[in-house]
Amino acid sequence: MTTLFDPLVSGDLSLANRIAMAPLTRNRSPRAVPTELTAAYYAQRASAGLLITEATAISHQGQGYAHVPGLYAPEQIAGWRKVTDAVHAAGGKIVVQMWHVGRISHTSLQPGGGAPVAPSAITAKAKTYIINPDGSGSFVPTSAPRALDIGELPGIVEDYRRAARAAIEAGFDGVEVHAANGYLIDQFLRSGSNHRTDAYGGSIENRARLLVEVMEAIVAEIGAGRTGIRISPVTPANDAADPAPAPLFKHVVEQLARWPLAYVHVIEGATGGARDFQQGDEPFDYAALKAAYTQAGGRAAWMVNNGYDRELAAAAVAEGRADLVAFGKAFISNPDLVRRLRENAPLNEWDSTTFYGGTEKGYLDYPALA
Ligand code: 8OZ
Repeated sequence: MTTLFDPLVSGDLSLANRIAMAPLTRNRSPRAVPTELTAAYYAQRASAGLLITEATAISHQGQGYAHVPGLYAPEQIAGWRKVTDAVHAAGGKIVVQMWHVGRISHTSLQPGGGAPVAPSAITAKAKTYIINPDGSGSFVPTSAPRALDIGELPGIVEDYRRAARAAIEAGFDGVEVHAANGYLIDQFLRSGSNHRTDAYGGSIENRARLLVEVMEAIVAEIGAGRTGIRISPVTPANDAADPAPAPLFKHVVEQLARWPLAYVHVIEGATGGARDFQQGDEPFDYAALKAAYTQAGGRAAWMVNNGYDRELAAAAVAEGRADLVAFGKAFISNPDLVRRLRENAPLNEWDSTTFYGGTEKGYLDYPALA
């Protein structure tokens, strides 16, 4: 029987166990540059089979919150190099989550103070976090986006390609494409945010076109075995909406089956919320999604996430419903989560007031077992 503590070879990744640290936004990178604190934080958690970084902007246009990191400027790449060196020195593996927020942004965070970009000029019912001119922070409604011209899309694909190259330069073991939670790629996928009438809107095939082009470009640049992807078929996060997620995500995973990827990462239910959250008329069938992927020839490791505890995670791996399980908040408060799960030791509680922003408190000071 497979356990969470068995090693796994997944694409080009050789992982010590089946436990991943989920991507977690922490807003501790002023000017979008990861710091020594970032390096210490990830190194503390290096016993995870795989660390997935917090979402990291592939371009200035892809930035949507204050103090989130980027992967497009030399000083950002140098900052990430400190992180990957620290993680590797501690024996861990780390991939970077590649992020373009699309319409989940604010003019004050965009190049030249311009409008955020989106598949269509539809404002999300969502908030983002900005730093005011006086230095205080606040949650504000996202700005009205402008629709991307079809002629701009190759440039966005190119930004992903360049960021994937930068990820390798920064020493990452691979990348995870953020195609979840209502950000740019997900905005293209879903009919609630994509009203385009060109080759990138309308049919499911068209709405998935940007995702496929991004994956193609990254795979060509760094290899499929170092490329993973995260999807969230039913999440309502950031105003993501589609009445028919089942055929949409069936098509998505059939496309993903074209490459021998590192992994496919699926958020089950509402991100950070109810696992049985539903869009459309029927409960989403995650087993059917995995079967559709396998049926199409997909062989990459299947990573699941959202509200897993020790028991549920162990069962998912034992019963073959998943190869890897990603834990989020439990990894914030338990740097040695793998050991605690192995020993069935109690977990530290997390303090949600220190999730976003700040410095060491709630970042570096959660204790490991003696
Ligand atoms: C929480 C706060 C800000 C961003 C996501 C990148 O939901 C995020 C995020 C989460 O994927």
